[in-house]
Amino acid sequence: MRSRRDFLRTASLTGGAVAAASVSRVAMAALPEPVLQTKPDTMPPLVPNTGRPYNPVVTLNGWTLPWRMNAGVKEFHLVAEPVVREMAPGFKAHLWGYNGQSPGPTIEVVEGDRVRMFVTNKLPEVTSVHWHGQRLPNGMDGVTGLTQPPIAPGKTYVYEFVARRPGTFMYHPHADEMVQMAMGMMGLWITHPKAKHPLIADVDRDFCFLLNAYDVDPGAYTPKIMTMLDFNIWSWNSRVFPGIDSLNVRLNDKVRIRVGNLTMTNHPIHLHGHEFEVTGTDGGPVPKSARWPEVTTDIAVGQMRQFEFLADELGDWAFHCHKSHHTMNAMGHNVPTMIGVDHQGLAKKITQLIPDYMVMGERGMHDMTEMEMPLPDNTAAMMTGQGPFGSVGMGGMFSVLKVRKDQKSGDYSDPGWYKHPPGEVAFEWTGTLPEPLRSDVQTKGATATAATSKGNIEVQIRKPVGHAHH
Ligand SMILES: [Cu+2]
Repeated sequence: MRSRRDFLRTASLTGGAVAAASVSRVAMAALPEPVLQTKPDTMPPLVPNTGRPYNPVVTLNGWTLPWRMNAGVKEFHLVAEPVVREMAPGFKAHLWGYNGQSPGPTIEVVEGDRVRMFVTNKLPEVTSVHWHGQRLPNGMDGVTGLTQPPIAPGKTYVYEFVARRPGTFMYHPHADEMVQMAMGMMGLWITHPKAKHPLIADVDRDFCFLLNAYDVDPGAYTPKIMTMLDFNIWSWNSRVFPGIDSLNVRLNDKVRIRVGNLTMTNHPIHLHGHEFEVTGTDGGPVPKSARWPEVTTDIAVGQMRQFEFLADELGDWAFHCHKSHHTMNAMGHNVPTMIGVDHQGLAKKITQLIPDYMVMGERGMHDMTEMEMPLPDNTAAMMTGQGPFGSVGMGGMFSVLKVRKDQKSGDYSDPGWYKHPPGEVAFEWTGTLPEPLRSDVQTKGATATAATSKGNIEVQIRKPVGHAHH
């Protein structure tokens, strides 16, 4: 247990010394000890040892908050506080979150549970927690000013309600939302059914994560909080590829994935190699008559989708947001070390010496994935990630579903890359090629660049800076 002096010291660092002084020792002692997690690894499912049994979820690069039973009530302790989140190896962000991480821990309860949430505010400003999607008494809904006073820095509030319906939910502040969500304050809430439910299938693997977005300048640590739409870090549970763990399953597992969107734009989430059905939203399970097969489901702002499929195709299947600029990280070429490099003229001179010299972007952008670009100390490469065949050329909202015959039930560890059977990998054709038949239309100017080039127009690697139309 931390001493009162420690608590005061932390509080004064965050500007809450006055409020902290009014937290009584008795009140603190009565709280469940807060559990912290600082590792960004995917934690194994937390199998319940008290309360009603259920099949736990696995939070991608996250964890489930342990609870204590107190006279039949499930008590959790959330601590809203500044955290350091490793978003990918070599890239750390200074965020706000809960219990040492952003997103906060996943809360797992069972339909009918009475739940008591202690929320301690160690932020430098007021906060509250809204329990998105829950049926609850109005005064427990967590809307600052509307249903409760703000939780001042250093104060602890108590929320108590019965988890009335099973489903996939989330929690986030309803106080200074634009800043607090831009800083990473959010978490998942799963209410498991108390008995066999006609619309909720038993599954072998149950994954969950939140979509979030940040605006962090390459080399900086803290997101820009005034950003409304122009985010540059597109993350799952505040991780970006190649920092997002793969989803590792056994062949013929029934798999459920639950995704919530707390970014400021929609994300069409796409799975390769399988069809899935959306089986639930934050409104509850979807009636069977309203389900259809999909390979992409769009998740709008503030929505949750849970979808299910049979993992019956072996391999390493890409799983990603289908907005291609959401599978990239911050633009490395905007960093100061690259600004001022004038390719025009320079390229002309160089091509006189080296005819093959490539201006970046002239032949597409894939080459950038293998280019050794000078990057500032704290950032993730724009498009990266090594696969068995070279660079995957991705960042941001991208992961891999790994389906294996020998992945043991309950084993979530990474089995490594898929070993393709002979003859099952696309290969280079080295035989002769027949001359392609062309229709009589003009074939000149196949690319816009070629059509407009008078010899000195080169494609610059400038990506759009205005992202107002995501
Ligand atoms: Cu997206």
